[in-house]
Amino acid sequence: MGVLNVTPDSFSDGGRFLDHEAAIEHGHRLIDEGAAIVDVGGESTRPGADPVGPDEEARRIVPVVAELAGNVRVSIDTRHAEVARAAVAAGATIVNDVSASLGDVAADLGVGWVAMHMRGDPRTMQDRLVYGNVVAEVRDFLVERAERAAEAGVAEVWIDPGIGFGKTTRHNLKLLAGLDVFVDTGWPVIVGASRKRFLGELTAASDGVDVLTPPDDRREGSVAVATWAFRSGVRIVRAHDVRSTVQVAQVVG
Ligand code: HH2
Repeated sequence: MGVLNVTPDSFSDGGRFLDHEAAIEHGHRLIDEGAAIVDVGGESTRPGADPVGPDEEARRIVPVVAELAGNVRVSIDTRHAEVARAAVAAGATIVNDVSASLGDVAADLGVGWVAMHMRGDPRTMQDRLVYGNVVAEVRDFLVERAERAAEAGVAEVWIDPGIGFGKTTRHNLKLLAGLDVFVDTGWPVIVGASRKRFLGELTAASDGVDVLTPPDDRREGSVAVATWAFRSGVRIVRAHDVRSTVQVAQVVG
């Protein structure tokens, strides 16, 4: 799943594809590099990000979805029902839902649904970082949401532990180490760790420097997680660096 952020403020590629033409061109690049799905988003969900109104979010994504949907499977990365509806009308066939709250909307629209785990919302999610057993808590939450969506009639449901969404580096590593627990639920699993902050932290430590490795320079860490994820039985890896990730899937998948 290739990432296409049509936003001014995404943590890694904010502002690069806000212009529709630039976004469409990048989408075609992701397809050429082997993405099976292009995940189009019009709102950053990085920690502390300000929410975007649904009208503005839809304005950003609809022309991009409409153009790419003729060439590849498109998912819409949104927390808003109106935006999901507009994207599906433009050709998207998966709602990638970081709030895990749009299962009924996906059922109503007859499209696939990704339920991702997050604590609170992007503005507050790094404030309350206490879990007992993070793997079990996140798994139980996702299984409950997935079962409910399937009962509501969603034919394709994926679960995603939500790396970096209301989690410390330690939580992220525990969730990655426990990916088999998610796979064992029987629900297909998605993981999105690409270029995330915890990789910047870990690679800075390995370089022996105090500043975070910048997002553009987190490819090796991202590819390492993709390798681990595929070997753990994960079906979809959400990635900015599609070419390297597809190579990983070919080599170890
Ligand atoms: N992560 C981000 C956004 N959407 N969707 C799923 N299913 N899983 C994820 O881990 C995930 C996601 C955050 O990354 P990005 O889109 O690159 O940044 P931003 O939210 O700043 O636009």
